[in-house]
Parts: sequence; structure tokens; C-alpha cells
Amino acid sequence: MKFISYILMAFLLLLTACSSPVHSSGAELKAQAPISGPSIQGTLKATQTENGFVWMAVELNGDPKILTPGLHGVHIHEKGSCQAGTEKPFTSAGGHFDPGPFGSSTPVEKNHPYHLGDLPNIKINPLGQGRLEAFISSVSLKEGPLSLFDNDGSAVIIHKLTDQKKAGGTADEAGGGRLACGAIALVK
Ligand SMILES: [Cu+2]
Repeated sequence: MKFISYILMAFLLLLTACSSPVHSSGAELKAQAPISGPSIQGTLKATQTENGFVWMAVELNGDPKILTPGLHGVHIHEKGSCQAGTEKPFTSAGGHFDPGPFGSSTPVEKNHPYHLGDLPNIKINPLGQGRLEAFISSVSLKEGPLSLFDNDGSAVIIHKLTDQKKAGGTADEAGGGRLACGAIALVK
């Protein structure tokens, strides 16, 4: 019986260790963005782990007539500016975050879907809700060449269409129009 409780204890400890992808000790960097667009709300949360990886979680909640069920392109874009504007909303966020070495932010260039800010698509359910988690090493919350906090900051963009992850495709194949945007800021 004692043996079984030891095993149970070990299992519980393991569960606790696995339930959080980041350790609570040490100097962790955190960032977040409130995401919004017409009839869409959400958040991006990012945490840089001790080994340099960045864990990102995007949560969205929207009108399913606009944030339609299925896959929607998600990228980090190169400027921390989310102006809804008129004709083409959120173009103020610029192209895809891609400080180098290729250094092209144009969605239709050959380095798409390998821009440093290209994330997996988010899957939206029939109620207009979705959650995306990604663990990436292509961006950093710290100072340096991969920093999201360069002079003009950066933003997360949710696209109207699925990013087909096609190199050299059209703008629509890279997600098309922009539904929602969130300027990313460090959490102090
Ligand atoms: Cu994009």
C-alpha cells in the first residue's frame, strides 16, 4: 500500500511539473497584447523561458459570422501599431516580422512561411472561439536581433483566411485581409 502511495505521489509531482511549460523561478520575461477587431476580442500572452524559447498563447472570441469556424492565419507583424483605418484595416502593423537574415517582411515572398514571425494557424470553433499555443525560438522578448521590441515594436495579426504556408504564394494564400490586431507590450 505504501509502495502504491509512493508511485501516486511521484505521478502527482510529475503532473505538477508538466502542467506549466515554464518554470516560475528565475527572471522570466512576459509580454502580452490585447487583440481586437470588429466583433472580435482576444489576448496574446508570451513568456520567454530560461532556455530562450518563447511560449505564446493566443485566445480569440468573436462573432462566428466574421471570425468564421476553421483555420485563420496568425503572424507577428513588424510594427506595434493597430489602426483600424477604413479600407484596409491594420495595415499600420506592416508586413511579417522578419528582421533577418533574409529580412523580407512581404507575405508573398519566398521566405514565407519562414518569416521569423510566422505562427501556426488558429482553429476557430462554430461558436467563434479558438486557442493557439506555440513554442518558438524565432523571436525574443529580450534585447537583440530577434527582439519583438525594436524601435517600432510589433503586433499580432489575425487574418480572414487560412495561411496555406506556401512559399511565393499570393496575399490571399498567406491569410488575406486582417480581422484583428494587438500591439505587443512587455509586462512589467
Ligand atoms: Cu499576417
